[in-house]
Amino acid sequence: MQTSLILLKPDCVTGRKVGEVIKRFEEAGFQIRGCKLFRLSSEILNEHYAHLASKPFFPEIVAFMQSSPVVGLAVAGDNAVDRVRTLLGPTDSKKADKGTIRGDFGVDVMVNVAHASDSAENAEIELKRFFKDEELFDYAMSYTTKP
Ligand code: IDP
Repeated sequence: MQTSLILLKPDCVTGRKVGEVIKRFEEAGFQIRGCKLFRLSSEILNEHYAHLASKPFFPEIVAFMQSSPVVGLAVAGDNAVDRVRTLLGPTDSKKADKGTIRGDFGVDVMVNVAHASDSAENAEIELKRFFKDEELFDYAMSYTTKP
């Protein structure tokens, strides 16, 4: 079992696709271990997107990511990091296949619905970056709903 960190970006929140996107993760069998709405500070964005700091579009990304609250999700499952990235599709929504989250809901290379950790190592770093220990839950999937 592995846990991945997902951020539902402002286009997802203001486009009212939060439920649709979480539904895809649930239907793929992932367990939600953490879920919250919050605003991203400049400090945390500088850290999170440090690998893009020198890019000309960096200020645009920061403005985009701060334009509304985001939803932070921690989802667990077998091979969660890779499987979540596969469900998302590639960074550029225009190149993403239909049936992927970015292919179905994303606009372009920046406005692309969600962030997801890209390695097990980064998942650990990002979970700590966005969630306190007490905001991440371990629990049995004991009950079910009507089919
Ligand atoms: P990823 O989100 O698929 O892991 P990264 O290369 O880490 O891709 O880029 C982080 C985010 O920065 C992207 O999700 C996207 O929102 C934005 N971004 C990446 N490349 C570009 C670009 O060429 N122009 C504008 N925004 C970009």
